[in-house]
Order: sequence, then C-alpha cells, then structure tokens
Amino acid sequence: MKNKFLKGTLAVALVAAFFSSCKPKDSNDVISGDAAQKAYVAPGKYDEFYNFVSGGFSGQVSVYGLPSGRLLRVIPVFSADPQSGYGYNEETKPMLNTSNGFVPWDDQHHTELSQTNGEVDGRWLFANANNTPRIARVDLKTFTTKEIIELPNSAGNHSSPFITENTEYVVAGTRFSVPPDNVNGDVPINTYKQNFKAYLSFVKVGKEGEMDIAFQIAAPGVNFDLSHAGKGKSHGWFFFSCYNTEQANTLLEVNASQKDKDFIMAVNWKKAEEYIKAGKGKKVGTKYVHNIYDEKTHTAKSETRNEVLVLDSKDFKDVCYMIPCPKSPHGCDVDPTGEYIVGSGKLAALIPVFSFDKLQNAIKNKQFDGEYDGIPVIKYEAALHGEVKKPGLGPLHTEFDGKGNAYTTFFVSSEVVKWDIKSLKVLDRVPTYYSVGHLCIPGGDSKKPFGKYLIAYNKITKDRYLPTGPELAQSAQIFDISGDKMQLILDFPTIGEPHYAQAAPADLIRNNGQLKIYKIEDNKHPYVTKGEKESKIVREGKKVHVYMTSIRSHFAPDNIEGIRVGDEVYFHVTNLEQDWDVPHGFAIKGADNGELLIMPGETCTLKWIPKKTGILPFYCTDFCSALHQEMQGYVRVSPAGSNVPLAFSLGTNLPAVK
Ligand code: CUK
Ligand code: CUA
Repeated sequence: MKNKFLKGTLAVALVAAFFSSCKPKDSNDVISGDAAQKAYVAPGKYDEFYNFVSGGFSGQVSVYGLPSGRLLRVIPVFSADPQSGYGYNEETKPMLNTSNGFVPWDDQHHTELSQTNGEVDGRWLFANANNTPRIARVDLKTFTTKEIIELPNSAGNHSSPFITENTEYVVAGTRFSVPPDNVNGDVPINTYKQNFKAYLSFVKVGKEGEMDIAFQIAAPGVNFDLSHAGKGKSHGWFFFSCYNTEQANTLLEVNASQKDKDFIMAVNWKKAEEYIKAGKGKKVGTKYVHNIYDEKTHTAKSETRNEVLVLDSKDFKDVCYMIPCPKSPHGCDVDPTGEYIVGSGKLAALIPVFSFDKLQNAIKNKQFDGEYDGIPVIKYEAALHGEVKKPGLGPLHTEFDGKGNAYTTFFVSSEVVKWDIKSLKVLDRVPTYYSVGHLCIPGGDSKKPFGKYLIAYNKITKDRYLPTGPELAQSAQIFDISGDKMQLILDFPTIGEPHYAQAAPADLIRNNGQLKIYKIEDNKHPYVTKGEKESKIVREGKKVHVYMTSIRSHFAPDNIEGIRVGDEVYFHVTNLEQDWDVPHGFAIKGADNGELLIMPGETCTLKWIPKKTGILPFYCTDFCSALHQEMQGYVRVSPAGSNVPLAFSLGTNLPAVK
C-alpha cells in the first residue's frame, strides 16, 4: 500500500474492529440435519477424545469429552482448588510456592501434550502460568499436577509451554520484557530500549517427566507472543512470534502497532545446545523454585535454585534469525510436515506462510536485510512460501488436519477459515459465536493430527446461552471437519476463559496405565496410618499430630479430648479404602483452611488452630455410603494450659475428666 494515509486509516479501522468485533450476520444459524446425532454420546458410553482445555484466568485445566462436550474434570494446576483440597492441604501447598511466596491463583493459557516422534503419546500434559512465570506437568495416569518449575528472568510467560517433537524440551518465551534478575531493575520505565530484555527458556524433560531449566537465550527486548517447535525436517528449530518490535513502553495499542512488520524469530536450538555443551553459556545468578509432588509420600516439596545458564543471542550469529511478519503476529504454527510456518498478524489482512527450506536457503545465501538488535533479519520474500489473501479479519491461531489443510481463527470477523497449505486457497469458512481465540484439532499441532473434530474457543458469548447476570460463560463450539465443509455440531459453555487446548484419543490415555487407587502398602507418607489400630495422637509441645483413618463409615479415632486453644493440630487422615471411586472427605467446624478430600490409599493433612473452647464436630464431606451421614466425630477443646489429658477413642467412651 503506497498511500500512507490510507494505510494509517486501515490500521485504525482494524484496531477499532479488534475491540468491537463483528457478530456474524447469520448468527441465528442453528444446528441442522444430522449434526445433533454426531455430537450425541449415549448415556453410559464413553467419548472418543479427551479435550484438555486451558482455564485462562481460572488458572486450572479442564477436561471435556469429545464430541459430547461433557465436563469430566477440572485439574487444579496454578490455583488452589476447593474441590480437591489442592493448595489447601499441607501436602500440596508447596506446589503453589514461588520465589514470591505462596501464590494461590494464576492465569493459565496454553496446554501441550507430550509427544514421541512428533506424535501425541498420552503421558503428560504441560501447562503455563502467565503471571508468575511457571510451567506445570500434569501426569495423565492420575490427572494431577506433579511438578511446577518457575522461570527466572521472565515476565508474562505467554509463549509457553510448547514442546519439541520428542519432548526433549518444553519451551517458554517472555511476553513482557523487563530488566533481567541479576541487575538492578530499579530503572526509569522509559529506559526500555537500553534495559529491558526477553528470555527464552529451554526446560529439559527427563524420562520420568522431571523438568530442569537447561538454558535460556537472552533475546531483544520485545514481546514474545506464541511459539511452536519445528518437526520432521525442521526438528531442531523453534519459531516464536514477537510484537512490539517498536519497543514501546506505553499505549501499546497505538505505539506497538506502528511497523508494517514485526518478526517471527527462528531459533536453531540444536545449535544453542552445542554451544551450551561447549561451555559457552554464562552462569547467571537468580532465584526460582522447583516444586515436585512425590506420589509415594503423597507430599510435595519446594526447593529454591540460584543459578541459570544463559546464551546471549547477540553473541552467537547462527542461533537466532528474525523473519519479518506482518503485523503484530500472535499465533505461530508449524504444519505436520514441518515445512510450513504460519504467522498470524492480529492486524494483518493476510496470512503469511513461510517455508522452512526457503529459510534454510536464505540463511545459507545470506539473504539478510540488516540486523535487529544484533540478530540477522531474513529478507521477507526469501523465506516466504506465499500469502493467503483476504482470508478474514484478525487472524489468531492455526491448526492442521493432516490432510494438507490449515484452519485459522479470525477474532475480528468471528469465523474459522479452512485453507489449503500448498495452494494457499481458501476452501471454506464458518461463523463462530462469537469472537474466536484459539482452536483445537485432536493432535492438530503434531506430526500426525487425528482430525475429525475442530473445537473453537470463543471469547464473547453474549446471547448464546441463558443469561447469568453480568458474567457469562465462555463458549466452545465443535465442528465436524471430516467432510469438505465444516459443520457445527455442538456448543458448550466452558470454565474460566479457554485459550489453547489439546485433544487426544480417549484410548491412548485411558489405556496408558491410568490409576484407580493408590496402594495403601506403597504409601510412604511420614504420617500415614495403615490400619485403625495404629491410629493415635502425638503431642509435641503446641503441635498435635492426629494419625487418623477413614473407612466406610467412620473415622478412627472419632472422640478426641485434650486439645487446647492455640494448639497447632494436624489431622493426617489416611483413607484406608482400596476401591475405585471411594474418596472420603474431612471437615471440622471453625477450620480456617478448608477441608480435605482423600483418595483411596492416600494421606492428606489439614492444619487447624482452635481459637475457642468447646466441642467441635468433624465429619465426612463426600457421600461415601448409606451411613455417610453417620461418619462424624467430636473434638473437645479446653483452654490453653488446661489439665484435660490427651485422649482418643473409637466406639468406647473416654474417662470423664472435668
Ligand atoms: S493467547 Cu488466548 S487467544 Cu494466550 Cu494463546 Cu491467542
Ligand atoms: Cu466417608 Cu462420607
């Protein structure tokens, strides 16, 4: 576009449209024909896929069945969870520890399933926390969070957690550039250009899934947005979209939308790995925590680390390259062959598709256009496979069906558009209700997509469901993509605000050693009680440890005396059941820290500091049997310094002490 004024006007119009977003004209469109049948899963029948959906501002991950849209579970990850006790019981509190102390609520945007040879393998799910930068690993044998690692030098961990094709690394890029941890960050905000940096973290994933930061790459101070690993021929590379290459620090909606093109940064991580092996990384002081939940002790531990290895992108000219990409790119997606890299400029009226082969040639032949902050800039045309022309407004994210088709979401024009990766021709488009963010096709960012369904995660539901006051549920929509045309088959409301999601065939996860109970004989919890006869109470000064068991339908012990105001009482409750789906709960009147929910064979601890004298009942909160309502007990609390002896019983009366 030659005319500068026109260009400016278009940009403003696009920005304005981005906020308002359009309601599709035919928004009364209803599901038609055989659609309902396609989403119908008969009572008692299982769904075909698990769908792992990020919770956005809820901080959790929710699991739905596809194609029914049934909510199966909310997995607590980055927020304390009143349903499971995660973050409330003593065992899981360390999981939410950070270098800033206990953080009970974060913002969770992207999920990524582990892969082997570029294919979804059903072992783990990784999830990012945006606000206090962290990556979590969820074990799909138990659907519980097993590990959380904090990322130093990062702020706004948005470009995360994307993995390499053998889960060698889980990778994370910084959204907010800030001064790094090892310098004095007390600088004027308007020194952004001199002082602010972005970091890309490469977190090694071990055989058992355990995470460890292998190295970080210090990159120019811009906003890294999203990323994806190369695969197949491009295995060994990583691609990160970035915006705010203007390096603005105020009114970004205008000041970070000035340039025609920002970048996709291509990172040769195999090269970076070589430099690290050759000892070229610098050890940099910092502070971050690593939290691990041990399934044997049923207890999490948090430890602090003080150092990280850093490579500066400026010093190694063959690691990072900038590919110009119009205009404030958001999504950055790599097709199943690894040849095509799709950038989605939020404010662009086209979708650029880059070619990995062309990129390699451009690097070989030094087809550069100078440098950006010390990083070679590839000539746009040299890496470009082609552009999808006039696809829609506000492209955000792209997934693939493995049949040569790409599907891109358009936030502003509220639609999903199907296009051919090679010819770049638009093949089909469907409206979404309404502004669509991410989308997911089972295996849609892997080498081998399973296809069949596409789920759109929409931001603004408006009138789609029965209204619930000012706050409305976000909405997901399932499309059947098995034919030439996409067909809407179901809408369902979601929890939190879904961003990215992953899906995998149900059998892959169901038949991968999923656990039904924890074996009581394997329970190595330091305060386990393996039988009722072993239940006891131990006083250590002000601390009182209650070794308690639960089994249908009583607690042992259920009468407790000799507790004093101001004691620190720990109820270590072991659920002795060894049957699938028989949890017990535990709640005591006046507890200031929620309740417990204990799975069969597990031990959980509730800390309680009684504040007044009296008789305080406790009971089971999970309807476990016909006599669940009988599952209860009493604690007598006496004044501080009282002589009432510590005593406990089950089925007999304690000697009367006045
Ligand atoms: S972001 Cu939400 S729509 Cu955090 Cu992945 Cu694009
Ligand atoms: Cu145990 Cu109800």
